[in-house]
Amino acid sequence: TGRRWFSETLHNGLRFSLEASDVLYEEKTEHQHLALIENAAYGRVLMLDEVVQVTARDEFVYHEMMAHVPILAHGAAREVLIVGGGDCGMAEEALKHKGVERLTQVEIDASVVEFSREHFSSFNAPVFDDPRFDLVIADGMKFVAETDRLFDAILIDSTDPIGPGEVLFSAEFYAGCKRCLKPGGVLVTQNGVPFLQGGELVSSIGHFSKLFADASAYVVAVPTYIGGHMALGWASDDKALRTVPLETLQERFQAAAIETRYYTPEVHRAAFALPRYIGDLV
Ligand code: AG3
Repeated sequence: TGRRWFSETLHNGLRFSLEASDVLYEEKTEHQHLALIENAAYGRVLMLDEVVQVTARDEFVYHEMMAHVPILAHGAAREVLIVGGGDCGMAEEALKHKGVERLTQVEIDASVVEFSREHFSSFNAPVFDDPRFDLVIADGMKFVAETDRLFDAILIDSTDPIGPGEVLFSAEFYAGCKRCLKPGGVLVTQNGVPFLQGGELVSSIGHFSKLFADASAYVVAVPTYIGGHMALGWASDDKALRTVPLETLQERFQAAAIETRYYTPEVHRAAFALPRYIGDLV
């Protein structure tokens, strides 16, 4: 009986369990516990410290919305920074934009990248052949505090605020992001599922409002992140970026000539319409 159940116990009083038809890999890395399983519904699933991070079948939902929305809203992003994102699915989406000259990814755990390169090549293979991909194995907090470089878009593809990802939700970290954002740049953050993790969104928005002229969020329903919509935090000094007209997005999307499975300019606009219980937290 090679079948084992793996449970995510992230939320109080809930357990989200996935049956592993195969356990492909299990390791305690220097930073976290890592498990890769094969599941009938989601394909390959990566769990870090018992929380589902990415699955082969639905990764496009989260990665497309977190990469294409800021990049197309900005319209001329050349320097993009990803903090976290070890599975490299976010980098893959960002690199679809030919206008992106360099994609810097700062990930703390080298083993997540190595391992994902091997097991998630179905979506991340193009990243490793792309000369614009600049991987830095370092602490994201330190990087944003010390780098001399400036970015048009910063995408925080973190875990939840427990373990190594916790600092990526702090006022200090967001101040570092602001510090290395070009004028007119945009910051987007993974901000959890508000129905179950509302405090996280309230806290991040509180920090954003002290630092940026515009602080808000947009939503996406990720099949594996249970509890309904996930919130992606949005911060910029350029208020117009959040309300780029549909026609402009359509033109940019067409010019970018990228293929997507979730993102459309219409979905982009709609994502900023917040259900009231989420809008009340923002
Ligand atoms: N980063 C987001 C994981 C969030 C899971 N949280 C949750 N279910 N509430 C995943 C990394 C994908 N590149």
